Amino acid sequence: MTAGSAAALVADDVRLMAAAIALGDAARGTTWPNPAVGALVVRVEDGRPVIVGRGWTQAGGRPHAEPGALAMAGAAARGATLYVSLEPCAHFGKTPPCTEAIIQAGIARVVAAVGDPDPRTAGAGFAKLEAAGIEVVRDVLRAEGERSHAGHIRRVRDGRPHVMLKLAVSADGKAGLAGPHPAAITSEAARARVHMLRALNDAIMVGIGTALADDPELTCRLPGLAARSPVRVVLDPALKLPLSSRLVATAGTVPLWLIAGADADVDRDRALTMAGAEVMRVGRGADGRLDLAEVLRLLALRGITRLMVEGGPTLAAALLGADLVDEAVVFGSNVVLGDDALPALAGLPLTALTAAPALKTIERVAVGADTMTVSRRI
Ligand code: AOF
Ligand code: ZN
Repeated sequence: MTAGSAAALVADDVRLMAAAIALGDAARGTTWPNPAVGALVVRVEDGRPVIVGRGWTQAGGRPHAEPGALAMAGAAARGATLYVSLEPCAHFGKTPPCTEAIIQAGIARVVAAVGDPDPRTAGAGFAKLEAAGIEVVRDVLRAEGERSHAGHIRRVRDGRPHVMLKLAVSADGKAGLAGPHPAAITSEAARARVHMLRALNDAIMVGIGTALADDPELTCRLPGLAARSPVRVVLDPALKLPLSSRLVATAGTVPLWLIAGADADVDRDRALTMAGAEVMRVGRGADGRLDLAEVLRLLALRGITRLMVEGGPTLAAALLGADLVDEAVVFGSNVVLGDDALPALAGLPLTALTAAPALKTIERVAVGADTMTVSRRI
């Protein structure tokens, strides 16, 4: 092989892996408790790569991505390359392992972005493929793969979901007005972006203060994406969420989980449960608030890999203070709310987020009239 064609092969590997990751990413928010994996079966014809199979993890996490891509390719999978965003599984679950299906299909080469930290696979997937004589190329677009599977990796390694904190901040660093009147801080374009972020997370969480003040629905209301609404989670220590709230009214359609203290009233529990909510109980920390680490552990146990937190200032500050924020998405607006408004982070300056040593800004773009700044744990 000449140096030129080797370089072309590497460029193709990167390009095709980017496509496989994008395929998986489109299913984000729908596959929990499993990761959203993308897979492509590619043949080289007349010196050019041709995609003959595409697959992604299906809703609820099964079937996995690989069987779909292999089925679409059919006999064309023999001798082809499989691009997959995560190491193929090696364990017998409800279905035989993907490694088995890959070997049976006659795939000659597997290119993967990241290894699967799930102890049932963790290296065993690659080993099985290699033992069957398949060439394995690892770590192609590894950073992108780790980002794509951040929820799965965090849940398997640390027993908690990946936490994305979303904040809308006025020009004077405020998050809203006191009392039951949501202030319009950001533009329509930013609101649409927030709804897209909701669709790409497994669950969305707010504190009871925000639920009472804003009476939000916390669904994804983008045209055609209503089915992509995440599980709604409210931290409601004393079960104060009214039965007449929008959250409860929609509990029959989109799951509503209320996290209460062990001491919350049983009659409220029963009434909210009968209205369609699911009540879970956790202990309180030394400060009398719900123990956030325990809340996150509970959500991970229930299968949540990606959690978006939408407010309010008390919850945002508590998560930051406990170093539980993995990613922050801040929509900065040029609206001025004035001195009476609530600070964006209760008891903390905004720089606790914008200059947090654990977080690094990776993106700053205009969204409508606002600026969206994304930072991630380094
Ligand atoms: C793959 N391809 O598309 C996905 C994988 O409960 P099970 O049997 O479905 O297995 C879940 C595990 O499979 C999950 O923890 C993760 O390690 C892996 N996910 N693997 O080969 C896929 N979604
Ligand atoms: Zn699998």
